[in-house]
Amino acid sequence: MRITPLLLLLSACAVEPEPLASISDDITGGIVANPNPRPEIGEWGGCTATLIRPNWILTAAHCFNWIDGRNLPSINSINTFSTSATGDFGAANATVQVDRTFAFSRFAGEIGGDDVMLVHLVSAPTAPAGIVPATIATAAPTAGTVTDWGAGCNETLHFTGGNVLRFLESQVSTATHALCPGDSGGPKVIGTHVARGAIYQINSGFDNGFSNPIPWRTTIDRLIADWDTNGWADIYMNRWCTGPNERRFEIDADGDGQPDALCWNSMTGAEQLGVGVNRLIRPSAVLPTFCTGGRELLTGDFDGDHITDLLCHDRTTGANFIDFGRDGYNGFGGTTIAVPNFGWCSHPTGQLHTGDFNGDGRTDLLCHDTQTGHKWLDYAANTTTIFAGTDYESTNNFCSHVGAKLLVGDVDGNGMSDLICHTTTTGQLHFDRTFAGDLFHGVDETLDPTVNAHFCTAGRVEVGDYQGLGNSSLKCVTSTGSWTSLFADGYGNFSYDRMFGFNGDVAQRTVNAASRPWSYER
Ligand SMILES: [Ca+2]
Ligand SMILES: [Ca+2]
Ligand SMILES: [Ca+2]
Ligand SMILES: [Ca+2]
Repeated sequence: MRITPLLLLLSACAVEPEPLASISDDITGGIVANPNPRPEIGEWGGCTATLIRPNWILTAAHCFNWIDGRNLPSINSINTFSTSATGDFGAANATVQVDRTFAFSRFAGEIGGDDVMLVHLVSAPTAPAGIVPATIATAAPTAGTVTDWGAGCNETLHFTGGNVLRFLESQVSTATHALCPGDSGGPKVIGTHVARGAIYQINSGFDNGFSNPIPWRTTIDRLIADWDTNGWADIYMNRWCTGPNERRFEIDADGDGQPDALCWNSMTGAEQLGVGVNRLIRPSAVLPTFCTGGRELLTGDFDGDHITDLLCHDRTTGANFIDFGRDGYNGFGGTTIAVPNFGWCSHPTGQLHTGDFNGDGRTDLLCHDTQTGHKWLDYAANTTTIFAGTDYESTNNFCSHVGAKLLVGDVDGNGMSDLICHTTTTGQLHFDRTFAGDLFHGVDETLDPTVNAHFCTAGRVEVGDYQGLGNSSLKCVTSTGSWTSLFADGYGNFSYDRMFGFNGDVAQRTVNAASRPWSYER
């Protein structure tokens, strides 16, 4: 049988790994005047990314370790998006800084599926000419030519050729086996390489792995529109709530599981709410004062309606007051109760914490003796006063050693709050997980400092879900207000070398008002 050159080419594409055709190969026949027909496709931090608005790019979430980053230029100035007229990113090009990232992955480590990330640029790149932001397809094609773009080492057999934009045209549903590191985040578009087709897949995994941005199209459009108009008000960008005696709490004020914020002044009791929509938390209502005079404020969901409530604790008398969130927080003028006072947790070495330790959806009170480790629990009850004194005691000495600070979170996401002990002098971490039959029985897991990782020996730990996993991670915040390092767990397992963090300030993704009230080291 006689094989035509075209057939030979097609069959070669279908059966074996092959380098993407390079732009320079393509222009030898003079087909395109501009050597890069899609200058909106560029390079970002070693990945490929595509402009979908003048100052927004689309890439793979794993390119930035699946995190929601905020306020990045001050921390991570090397992360720039580069465009190029020729497709060669080693040559002269326009570079623009990244300042925010939005991950749509379902878990850290995800490849394929929802390994999708939206990235905001400080400004729109002005050069090269010919940039036309791409669109996300409304549906995947079922037939016809598609084109895969990447600026990585597109030659999968030898890992060569990085930093030059290349494309591979193929037919839908034909595996191309062409992806290698650096191609990640690149678009797979409908049509030929000059058609400026819409993005229907994103390069995600080595060889032939793609993620799908189409289900996120509407969410991305909404998010972009909101941030373009209101992004200036982002509390992470404008140093909101960083004045004297001001403390920021990340709460769920409307019960939708998305983080909102409360700014509280520990002396005056002044409060302001920050409402979170489209992952943008912006300052909103100024609230009546609550919890004045240096008393402690803790958060939780004491009535089990998924809306964060505020508990004011007087360390001297043990008196507690609750401002329920369901009426929008009215201080002492709204739905508030004074818990009957037994002097609970008012002794000098007592420290009050909140968490849902029996998993019933109501936040309980934990009194921790910092000297002995002795612990007392007062379970929240479905009564008008909710708390009535000790229901459970443990004499285990967990987290009473020198330099130890107790934190509460749900590290394994089972709906029951766990104890986290941070040794501030060494960075060592101990975890006492809570499950049926094990309530404060002592250490379940230990994470020792390693040569390169002494977790948060300079700084303050905050506990929240920074990955969108539905469990608690640990973030270290330094005195400068921003921090380049972050430690996170995965599914109750802990390690220092997980690909996560170390990329700047990260935003919390979800709140569970009862079992995962955002908390901080004190
Ligand atoms: Ca919310
Ligand atoms: Ca509540
Ligand atoms: Ca409870
Ligand atoms: Ca747990």
